[in-house]
Amino acid sequence: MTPRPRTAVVTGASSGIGAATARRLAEAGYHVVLTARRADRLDALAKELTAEGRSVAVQTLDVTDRAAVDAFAASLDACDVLVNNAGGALGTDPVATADPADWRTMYEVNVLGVLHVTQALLPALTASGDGTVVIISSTAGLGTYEGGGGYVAAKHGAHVIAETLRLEIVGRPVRVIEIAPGMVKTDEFALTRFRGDADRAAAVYEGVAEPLTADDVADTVAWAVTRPPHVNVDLLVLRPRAQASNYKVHRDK
Ligand code: 8X3
Repeated sequence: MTPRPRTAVVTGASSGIGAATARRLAEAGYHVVLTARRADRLDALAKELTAEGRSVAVQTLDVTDRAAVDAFAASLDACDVLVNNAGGALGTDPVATADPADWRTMYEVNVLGVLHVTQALLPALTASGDGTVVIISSTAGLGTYEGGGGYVAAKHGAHVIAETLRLEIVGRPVRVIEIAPGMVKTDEFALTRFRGDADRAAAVYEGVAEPLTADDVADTVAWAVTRPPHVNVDLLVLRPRAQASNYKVHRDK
């Protein structure tokens, strides 16, 4: 009997780090289930990967919708790897004046989204006998910066989920891996944060020699996931060489 292909679920797989991670895991031989809200983008990526001979499936999914997440979990035959990637930032307003609605949105996706999908898939990950939960947090989950506000608070929440879950399920055959990227230049992260203001989004990376790419992060995810089952990469922090901390970034004039 040929062993079944190992299945990896990636949230937020329609662009950026999620899409790059889906690609890397598909290349590593996983059957990858691409999930995100935007079906057209998922379909385009799935078509590309299928043409390359990879094994993929597509599921439209909003991680903040618990009923949809549960239905998705029930539809899966198996799950060996879950990559919680869906997330994002809204605004850089100071705590004193930030809009609580933005904070709520960021908490919903970055914290409750991770909670929903992880809870729903934990039984399958345990049944796999060698399951892996990956949480893509951020360096914003490990330290703060002015204007980080709601995003920093939410990513600290994601970090705490990883730390707490690892304690709670020790002894089960499931690893909990947190990947915390610093400055990553993607098509959408900064643009979303600045609500479509392309100039402000571009200024984030201005003069920075080589911000991380989505694929740099995906590479670390694939590396961590493909370590032998007894090796748990608890927390991997990666930043571009030009970034020494959340607020110490070298910019060429
Ligand atoms: C993104 C890193 O520096 O914009 O997760 O908070 S930062």
